Amino acid sequence: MALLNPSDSFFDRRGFLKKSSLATLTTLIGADIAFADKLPQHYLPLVVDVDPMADKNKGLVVLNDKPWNVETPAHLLDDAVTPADKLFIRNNGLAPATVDPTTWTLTINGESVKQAKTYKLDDLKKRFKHYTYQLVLECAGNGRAGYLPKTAGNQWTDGGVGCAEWTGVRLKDILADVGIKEDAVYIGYYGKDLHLSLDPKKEVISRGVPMRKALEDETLIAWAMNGQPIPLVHGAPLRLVVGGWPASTSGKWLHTIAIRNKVHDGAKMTGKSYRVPINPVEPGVDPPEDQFRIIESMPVKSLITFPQTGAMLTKEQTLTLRGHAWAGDRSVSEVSVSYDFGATWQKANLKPAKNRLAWQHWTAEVKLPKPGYYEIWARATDNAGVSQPMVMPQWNPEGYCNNACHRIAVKVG
Ligand SMILES: Nc1nc2c(c(=O)[nH]1)N[C@H]1C(S)=C(S)[C@@H](COP(=O)(O)O)O[C@H]1N2
Ligand SMILES: [Mo]
Repeated sequence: MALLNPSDSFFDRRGFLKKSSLATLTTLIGADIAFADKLPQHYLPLVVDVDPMADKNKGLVVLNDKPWNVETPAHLLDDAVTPADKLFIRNNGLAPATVDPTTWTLTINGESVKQAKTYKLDDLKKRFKHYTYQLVLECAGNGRAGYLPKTAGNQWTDGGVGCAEWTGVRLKDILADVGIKEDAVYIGYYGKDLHLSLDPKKEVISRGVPMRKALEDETLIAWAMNGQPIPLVHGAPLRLVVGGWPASTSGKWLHTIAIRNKVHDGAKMTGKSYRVPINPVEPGVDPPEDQFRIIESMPVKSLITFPQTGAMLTKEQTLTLRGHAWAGDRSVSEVSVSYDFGATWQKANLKPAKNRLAWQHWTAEVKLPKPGYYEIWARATDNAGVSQPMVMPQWNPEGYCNNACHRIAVKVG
């Protein structure tokens, strides 16, 4: 358990847990903390912040531990389907310390349901057909570190993305069972995580998607990831999974979905969160709020997952490259690679996706013409003809959607 810094909102000026924080903890634990007055300065009891790194590949990179933001270096994303121990973590608050699948419920409510309804997790499993899809989850802030000028927020490089296999029921089947009014326009999720202030009344994050996305076949209420119960940090025991859109729409520790008659206005749906300027802005310019739009489908992107950057080759060796490409709601129609800073491009072999909204695998063999230092670049094009920018896409104040080409360094000896 890492010690936290003195500015943390849980603590008073002297670094001891605030009275209000203690009250929340008591409720959470269901008992008084014996010797609460003996808690060391800046110490947050383990029960509210289980370290998720114990279950993670040691090569993952912690960008922040309050809340946990952990990214996966590109070479660790080489698996066709991202294993649980290699999936990035993006928490906005504190994950629930324990969850009980036997008592867990999902409530569907909101202005635009005919009648609110609550299901036990077991009922969902019994009453609705199960589906399994590979779905790309990418944090909208993935790539933020590549923007100039710098933007505030977690400095994700390339590893805020993964494609796991999710199993659950279709949200549209549940909504058909509940009954939705004609005026439904949006859904919003609510999860059981706790706000960083430890104030139980404060929402951590509550985002959503328009009905057309909510009703897609691949939009799941999932309880399994890669054939196993969802790990706690990834939203156990129940999670909304919306492939191809900012992963912030895939609500973890899901207990309620509200059907809204307007654009959902939960935490991080408003202001400038997960929004980009409607019109292109000069880098560094931050327009007023009403000139932003909500990010929907994520842009076309690719990764080189093999070899690891920094690879050394002996002379004459052919370099085998491997990676994935994805394009939000679209599919990828082409991936090309370059070893001369984009002067010439060579087409990679690209496989179709396992299912809609899954990433696609590509391979390429390149012959590097002479000894020296190279950069290998990969560039994907989607089925609407849109390609990744080579250097930097449209700058935006929150640093979202950086889909610039991924590159690795290679030396031929
Ligand atoms: N309840 C809840 N759901 C959440 C979040 C969160 O903090 N709380 N973070 C969101 C964001 S911003 C992202 S990018 C993804 C990250 O999912 P992962 O941690 O399973 O990779 O979860 C989303 N769902
Ligand atoms: Mo995110």
